[in-house]
Amino acid sequence: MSDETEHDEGEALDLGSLPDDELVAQMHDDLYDGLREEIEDGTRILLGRGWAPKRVLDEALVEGMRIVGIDFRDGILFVPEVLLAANAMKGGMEILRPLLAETGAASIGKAVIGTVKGDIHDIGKNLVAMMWEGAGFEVIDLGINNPVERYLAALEEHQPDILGMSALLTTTMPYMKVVVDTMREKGIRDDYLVLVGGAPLNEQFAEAVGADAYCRDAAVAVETAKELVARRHNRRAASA
Ligand code: B1M
Repeated sequence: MSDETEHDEGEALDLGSLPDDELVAQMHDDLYDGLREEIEDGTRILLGRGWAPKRVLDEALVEGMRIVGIDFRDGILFVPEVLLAANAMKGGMEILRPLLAETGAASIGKAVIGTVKGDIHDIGKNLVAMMWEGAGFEVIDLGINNPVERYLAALEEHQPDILGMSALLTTTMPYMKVVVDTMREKGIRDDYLVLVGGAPLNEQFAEAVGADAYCRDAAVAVETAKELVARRHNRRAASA
């Protein structure tokens, strides 16, 4: 594959000719612009120069996605652009994923996420899942229309740090309480962080259903997940 790509006004940019720091900066721009092929090329070039997969992930992809996340939160980027950026990032991650598994690079945490029973909206949930992956979480995506049994089975199977639930309808959001109450009945509520999100929710609702936090958007979901998981790991380390 050629490293030559079309950039501003048709000017060809040879990614392979850039020194490492400029290539990484260019990859941040390309991620921002949702250029999947360029991200895949840049990823291969850095690996070819001997970069460890985890370094490529952190410095080129995650850092680029962090910038995207900030501009999304601040209303500078919108959903279509963020989906494109996430898709570009996925291109890079698909190259890195098997290599990271080989080198055993630790993820910063594990999350199960799904849209609740009766609800088939998944764009926001997918965005959160991608942004969590981009931030270094291992994500198990249960898809849409999840009954409580499917959430519980996934918790048991994957033992994540986080259970994430999404709902876009006022008629389906109360189902989150069914899930949390069932977790409580089974005595497993406090084994997981429960994060919830979706357009009709708010903080009061999250509190009322017994979740640990409400995430207004995908950027907040990343910040909240990182903070609560780090706190949880520190607490466990202190009590070990
Ligand atoms: Co539907 N729909 N829809 N819809 N739909 C809404 C939600 C609605 C507000 C439209 C409206 O009337 N104005 C309305 C709900 C009204 C209400 O409940 N009060 C509605 C309705 C009524 C319906 C149907 C009932 C319509 C019908 O059939 N009569 C039907 C229901 C189907 C069902 O689920 N059973 C339905 C169907 C559909 C489509 C299939 C056509 C399609 C979904 C396609 C898909 O998702 N694959 C659809 C769409 C696209 C929408 C709107 C237009 C857009 C939703 C969206 O994707 N937003 C929506 C109107 C609106 O919200 N403006 C609407 C973009 C997305 C990035 O944002 O999902 O909010 P959002 O996610 C954000 C945050 O909320 C947060 O982060 C995300 C990224 O920043 N977040 C989380 C979300 N989940 C999170 C989970 C977390 C953390 C954060 O976990 C930790």
